[in-house]
Amino acid sequence: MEIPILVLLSMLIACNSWLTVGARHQYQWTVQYAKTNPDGYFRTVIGIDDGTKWQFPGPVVRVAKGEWVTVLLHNGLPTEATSIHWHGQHQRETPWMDGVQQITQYPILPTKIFNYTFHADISGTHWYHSHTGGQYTDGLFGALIVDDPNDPYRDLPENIVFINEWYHQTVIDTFDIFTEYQPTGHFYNPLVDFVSGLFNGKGRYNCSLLTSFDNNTCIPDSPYERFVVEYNQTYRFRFISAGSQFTYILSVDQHNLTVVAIDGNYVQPHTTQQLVIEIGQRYDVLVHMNQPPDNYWIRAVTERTLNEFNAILQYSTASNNSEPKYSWNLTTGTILLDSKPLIPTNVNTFSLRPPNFTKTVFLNITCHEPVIDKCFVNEKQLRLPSIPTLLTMFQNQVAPYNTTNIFDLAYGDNVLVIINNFINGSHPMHLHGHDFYVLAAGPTSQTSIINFNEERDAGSFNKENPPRRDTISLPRQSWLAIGFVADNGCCSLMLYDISAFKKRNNK
Ligand SMILES: [Cu+2]
Repeated sequence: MEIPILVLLSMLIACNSWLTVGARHQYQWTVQYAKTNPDGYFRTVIGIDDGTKWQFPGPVVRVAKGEWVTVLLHNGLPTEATSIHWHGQHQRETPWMDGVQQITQYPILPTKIFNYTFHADISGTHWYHSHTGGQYTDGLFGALIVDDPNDPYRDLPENIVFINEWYHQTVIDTFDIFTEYQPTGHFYNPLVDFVSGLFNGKGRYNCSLLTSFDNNTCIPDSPYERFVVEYNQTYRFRFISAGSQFTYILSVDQHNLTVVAIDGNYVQPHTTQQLVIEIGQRYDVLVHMNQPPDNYWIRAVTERTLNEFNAILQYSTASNNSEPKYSWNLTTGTILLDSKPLIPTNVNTFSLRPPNFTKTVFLNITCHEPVIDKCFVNEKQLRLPSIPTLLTMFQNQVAPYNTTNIFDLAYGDNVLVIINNFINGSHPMHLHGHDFYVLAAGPTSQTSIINFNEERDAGSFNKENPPRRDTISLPRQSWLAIGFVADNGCCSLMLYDISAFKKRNNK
């Protein structure tokens, strides 16, 4: 049976029977604005009230693998629609619960309630976030942890660590400024300057940098997020990047990071001192507290612009008022740049050796440069349909070919996706509904574009034990080869997931 597979900035679609046992967790949330000061500066933030209090980041959803999750989501934003995507869950039985506005559902309008019910069948560190425009940049996201009964690290104490950059205006105002035509006929640079960064919704902005035109209150010396630990204990840190434009380099002063899982998939322990995390990615990292009991900086540094923001690792006997006194030379030491050196373990339930790929899909990504006001996949710009794609498919039993980039795949196809990036910048790529094998990535060049060449590059694929994940960085002016089995009955959607670009492309 040929099943239409959509590519939408690129959508790959494939339906399936299911049988489920397990508990059901029900949550009742209201999405709401609050005026608050995550980094010291007061602004309107979007968070979630779970009936006990308003929270940013949103409440943690934590369930066991195989359990059902129900979230009754009430949109309490007076003037904005919303939707929530459950990043990391494949929605095999419930594609209409994937949360992508205009693709898998209509937006949830102000005052309306949407019942998200899905099966948490993918274990590990995941997250949920608004999938309406760039709305998550204003705070609408939270952690989704699915516990695996076979998790080798389940007995370790742990911390969830969200990292994201933070702006002093709402996402609409932040990114819109840069898409307006200037009187000269040129655009401003669409990449917005770094303002500050947050760990679990806490950061510190230097209020003295504010201009005299800025009337909003800014309280100096905003408290850092602190992770209090016991000496000689090993902790698991579940790092999640909820970034909007930046890739981060993570480190903990004087401590090694041992990566044990990526996007919910176990890998053989890999020890490094710094680690690069792309927007949407998750790294489960073990940290052994073997240093003199004290306070230590946890650092996130933006990859291109080297803006740093911090949290504090505090041994329980150290002062919770003082700041770390150590420094850490980020130019030396080991760094894990991407998932390439990581090897999946047998604890995973997938086949470590990828199948032979029977179908190839090419995606060529281009933008208007240097201004980058518009971007294209296979020369098509994303146009969100007025009727959600999934609804059209179910009603007409045919893919809406008049929307953006649709590929037909048969159920069970082994699909090789070659992505050529003609842009002078890297981008996160995220596949909905599946994990993919990371087969190879091309070299990057300072001067010219290196696109995929089968004769030259096919030999470089890791066909033995490639890492598997759901979000990856597409290198600048280069290519990426990923592969997946189209075994999700219904749909998948590949996005390149930068808030700024979503905003722009949704226009
Ligand atoms: Cu996702």
